[in-house]
Amino acid sequence: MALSSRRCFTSLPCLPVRMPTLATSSSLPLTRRFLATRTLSTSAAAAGYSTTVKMARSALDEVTDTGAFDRSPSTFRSSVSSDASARFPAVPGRYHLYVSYACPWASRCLAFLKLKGLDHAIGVAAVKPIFERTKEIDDHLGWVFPATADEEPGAEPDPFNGAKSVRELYEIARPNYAGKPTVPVLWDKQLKTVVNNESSEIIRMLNTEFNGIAGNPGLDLYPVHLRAPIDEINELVYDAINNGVYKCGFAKKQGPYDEAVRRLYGALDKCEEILGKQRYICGNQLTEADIRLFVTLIRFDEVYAVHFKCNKKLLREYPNLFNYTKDIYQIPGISSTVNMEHIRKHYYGSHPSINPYRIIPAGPNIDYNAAHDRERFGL
Ligand SMILES: N[C@@H](CCC(=O)N[C@@H](CS)C(=O)NCC(=O)O)C(=O)O
Repeated sequence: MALSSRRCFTSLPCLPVRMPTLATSSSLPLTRRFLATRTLSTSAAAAGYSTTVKMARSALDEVTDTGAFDRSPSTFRSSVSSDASARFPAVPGRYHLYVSYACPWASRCLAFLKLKGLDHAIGVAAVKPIFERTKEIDDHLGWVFPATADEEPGAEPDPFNGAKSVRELYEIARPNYAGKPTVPVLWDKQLKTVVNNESSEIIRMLNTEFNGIAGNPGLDLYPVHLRAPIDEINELVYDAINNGVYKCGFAKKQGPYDEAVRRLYGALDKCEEILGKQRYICGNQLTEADIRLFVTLIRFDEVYAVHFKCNKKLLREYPNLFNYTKDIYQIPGISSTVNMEHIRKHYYGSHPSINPYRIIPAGPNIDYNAAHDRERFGL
């Protein structure tokens, strides 16, 4: 066994260790373990190595003993502010958005960057679509950067920190980070830290705090007069649709899957009905609720229907939702935030317990630039 030096992300002393076999998360007690501690094998313990190592988590670890997927909360929750004296003031060139084009949560931030005309002020770097080992010393699989700019079209090496993985970025910001290293990450280049990794908060900052430097400051996607209906629809859409498809896909027992499917299709039916009466989900004006719904719908037939077993009804069998998805996709700037190649590669390639052979299904290759009927609402 080769010796490897170990970076310390445990409270125990760091020693060079042989690569021990790590017990997988499925062999640990299945309570909700946000800071999972993976136990080194007994042979490692017998050999005198440290017996516990905190390891970064991934979404597949977030299943409770009921068999249901239970997403853990985001950990960095600071805000960029339009106030110049704030710790994180909204100035051009200071922040960077690390994303995966596969990720719906990151994609909603990309959509806001485009719509608000902030892409000149906040840079973007995208990771490779398929999870890889993030370190040699454990078996965590997560987002990694390509080594060169031409290794993976659409992805680029980390331009500022030379990080190999998103996990390394989190460890720069917080050396003992043992949570889930997720995208999006709003990164402060000056303080070398994660400002925020919760997309629902990042989009609010992009909407209001950067107006002094935005190309499109007049666009308000969370206007005061629509906040109550936006909040209400967001709650339904987040729980039953955005997160709902993950609950279907990651369920490990029939009951939680059945329940997630029931709620998913109840919510889709409701949205279909609403969109039969108006162009957008909260009326006749585009709001953040549309962007939040869109990022799941655009992935639905290509990925979720097959990979996450959301096949009770396809998006293209819902006339209003399907045309609405095309309508949003055709808003200038939005199509550039959708990289279907990365989306398909990621889901089918990154969850070995769901798709062990990583086969990418052939279809359906929908043309979201095709004509839609949403102008019938006259806007
Ligand atoms: N609540 C977070 C969720 C972000 C999230 O879960 N991102 C996924 C990608 S779609 C991720 O990075 N997962 C890493 C992993 O599962 O290891 C947000 O909305 O920003």
